[in-house]
Amino acid sequence: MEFRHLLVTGGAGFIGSNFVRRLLQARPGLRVTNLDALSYSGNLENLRDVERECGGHCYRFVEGDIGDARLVASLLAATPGGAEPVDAVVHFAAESHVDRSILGPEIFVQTNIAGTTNLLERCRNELAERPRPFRFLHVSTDEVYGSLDADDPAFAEDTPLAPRSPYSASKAGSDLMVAAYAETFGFPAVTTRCSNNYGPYQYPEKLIPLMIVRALAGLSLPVYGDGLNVRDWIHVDDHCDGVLAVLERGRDGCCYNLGGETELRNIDIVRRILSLLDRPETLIEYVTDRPGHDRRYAMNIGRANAELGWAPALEFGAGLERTVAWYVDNRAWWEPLLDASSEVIRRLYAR
Ligand code: NAD
Ligand code: TDX
Repeated sequence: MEFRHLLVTGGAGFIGSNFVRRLLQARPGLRVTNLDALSYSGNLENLRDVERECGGHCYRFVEGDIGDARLVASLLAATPGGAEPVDAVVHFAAESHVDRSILGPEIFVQTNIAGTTNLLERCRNELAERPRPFRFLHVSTDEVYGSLDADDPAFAEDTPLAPRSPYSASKAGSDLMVAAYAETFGFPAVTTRCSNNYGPYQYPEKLIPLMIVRALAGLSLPVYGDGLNVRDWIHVDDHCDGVLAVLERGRDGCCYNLGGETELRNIDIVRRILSLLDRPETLIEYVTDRPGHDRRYAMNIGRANAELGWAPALEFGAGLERTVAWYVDNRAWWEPLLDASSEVIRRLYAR
């Protein structure tokens, strides 16, 4: 399928902003409307270059909430400057941090479940009034499958959902609403589930950017529990390419796992970051464990590979080096965020 006007939600966040930039390069002529509420992790600086180069013709930003029924309905119906109406939604907007969901679960239900349901319902109404070729892509996560032990096989798309944190439970709830719309209403939706992303513009509360900026600032690096929890890491560019492949060539009603096929222990990542920055391992501080800490994630990406020819391209070592260099070169981006981004650690993990 070819699209002409995408409504991207959460495009001022980490993955959404990387997606918008990459998409406008890969598909010149396409128009993007970016709907983002600018929560703590949304940042207009993430798309300054896009705004400069494309603002006014192929890109526009709208500040607003995905739960705002009137606003979403108006964006779906609108034809700004005579443009085509929206023919695809790529839905990134979410509360996305597990630790914050432990401190306060309710906003996760509101944004991730109620917000997603509002988007689905507004799209369904719009298509009933003005039928047209359309697709809704819901961006989800490997965490909905729960936690693996060391010898368990990787998650596949038919692995039962077994979320264990308020964050992953709210994402699973949104996945189920998307699946229900596809089944019940024949709504043209696809879902992607991806593993842990890293790369430029990631708010420094997640493991990799937090460790980089704290090491650069000479602060301690808090490693939860024994540091042996395992995550599968993928560079954000590879995730974005997977999302575009599913958007254009995925099967309606279907779900696709995306992942980096790179399982690493947290402590090994922290050590690699310290080594790249030439900082001492004495900065590492083992702190109390995350409540309900998932032990291991791993993704079977066979379906996306066989059906879409998609596979992650960037090797982790090269991607990490590039990412560390980006944070070294972009102090002005993260320095204003450092204090607020460490607040969660102070509240949950202080010794
Ligand atoms: P992020 O926190 O960096 O960005 C989220 C964006 O959503 C922000 O710009 C924020 O302002 C916006 N937002 C929040 N609430 C909103 C609302 N009510 N209305 C409109 N906008 C709102 O998160 P991210 O890491 O870029 O994640 C994006 C998506 O990808 C999420 O759905 C997340 O669950 C999923 N995901 C993330 C990862 C990862 O490793 N980061 C992995 C797999 C899937
Ligand atoms: O300071 C830290 N110390 C630490 O040991 C932080 C922030 C994390 N960790 C550990 C916890 C996890 O085992 O590192 C691992 C990764 O933590 P996060 O970066 O918080 O990611 P995770 O909990 O795995 O969830 C992420 O993966 C998939 C994202 O936050 C989600 O948005 C995405 O869905």
